[in-house]
Amino acid sequence: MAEDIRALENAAQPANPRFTWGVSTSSFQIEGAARLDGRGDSIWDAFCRQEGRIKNGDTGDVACDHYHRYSEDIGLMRDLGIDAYRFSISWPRVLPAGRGTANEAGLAFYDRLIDELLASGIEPWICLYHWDLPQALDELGGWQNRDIAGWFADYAALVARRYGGRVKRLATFNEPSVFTIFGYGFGWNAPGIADKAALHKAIHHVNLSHGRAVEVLRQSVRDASIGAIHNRQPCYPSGTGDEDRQAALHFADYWNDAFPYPQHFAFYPQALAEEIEPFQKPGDLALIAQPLDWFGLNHYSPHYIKADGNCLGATLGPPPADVPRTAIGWPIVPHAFRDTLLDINARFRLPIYVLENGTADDDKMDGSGNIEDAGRVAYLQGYTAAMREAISAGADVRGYFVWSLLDNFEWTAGYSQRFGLVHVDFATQRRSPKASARWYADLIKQSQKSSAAGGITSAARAGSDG
Ligand code: IFM
Repeated sequence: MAEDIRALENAAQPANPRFTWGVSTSSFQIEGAARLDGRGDSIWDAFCRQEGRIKNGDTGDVACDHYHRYSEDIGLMRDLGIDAYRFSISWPRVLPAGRGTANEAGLAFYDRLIDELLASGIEPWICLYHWDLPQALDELGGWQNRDIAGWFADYAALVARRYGGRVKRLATFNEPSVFTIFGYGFGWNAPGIADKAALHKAIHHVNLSHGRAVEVLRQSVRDASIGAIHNRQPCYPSGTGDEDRQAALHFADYWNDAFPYPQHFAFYPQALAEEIEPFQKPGDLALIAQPLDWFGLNHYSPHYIKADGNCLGATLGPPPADVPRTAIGWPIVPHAFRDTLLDINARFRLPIYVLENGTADDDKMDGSGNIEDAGRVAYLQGYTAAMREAISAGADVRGYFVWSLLDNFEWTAGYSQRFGLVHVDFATQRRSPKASARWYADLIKQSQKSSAAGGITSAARAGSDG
């Protein structure tokens, strides 16, 4: 622990005067209250109803019941001592049909949440889209329908009008490569489509929607600090043959570059350009490439890619046997995180916020109610040390958010994978902070102490990069 702290202190540098510590969550994964107060269905509600899609037939109907227990959850955040909390707005809670009439009761929930966060000294960060597309829009083609750029811009305008006076940190999309590739290319996630053209349409329309939303947010929120949240991770070949090597290169073009490249540089990587072209109109790329204030990174591990017969000719494969793995089999390779941060720094030249990092662990509660999640603590130690190395080597990293505050609905894995710093007993909704929560709280406290002496500070409530 002491070494971790010293390492982070030593990473401080004048170019990086403020540091934000936080946690991230998403609406569908924690809120529950799925049919309450006028909320509409999302594609994940519909997907959960399809037999065999979600482990154990789990649903997001109740999840962590955060809709009712948000005050208790903010109390847990205060105990951690975090500076910022990143959550997503449920589009179908505030616009049940995705467009048209807004739902006052849904909007009022986020008012309560934001007000209590601010009163607790925790900066709210809003993400507009974390995968829960209104089902009504999916029935109109969802991300495959070009009109969605207008629907998304209108939704962004609603959020800006309602919360923009209080919330300045705004992200458009969380992990667009995951929800498009898994949802439209491979059919693993909602809405369960496996089709090459659907994937390319979805990619382009998400990018267009991003551009339209950034325009709206910039115009309507004074002092807005805007970004998008991407997962970037090295894609290594799973095997030693040429097929896997080619597959890894091709997969990386989609996974890492299909969104950041048009959004920052106004072009698609060569591997996609021709496929996307039929869905593009003149002026699209200029509209997509709006100036941004920061680069949001979600990173857990590198990918090991093998050749496959799917629409990308590539899929996730096993890592080599000597690569250490988490309890759920994800590779633990902190130096890939350091290299990714340095690569983003060099390519995109923006302040970087790590908006998700963490792990599921094999959490067991002992007879006294303690959860000694040593695997998670070791993972977080390794990854924050790698971040420190990247900062020391010049990466302009301004913040780090753990995924996640609470154990929650982990998409197709249902409740079988626990990512929280805080354990949730889903039968009783009882919250129990794990050893990792204490570790994170100590890390933040030490970092705050060292800030007076010029270490990484966590004093920022509104960053200077917006
Ligand atoms: O739970 C997810 C989150 O919704 C998006 N990023 C990865 C997390 C862990 O799988």
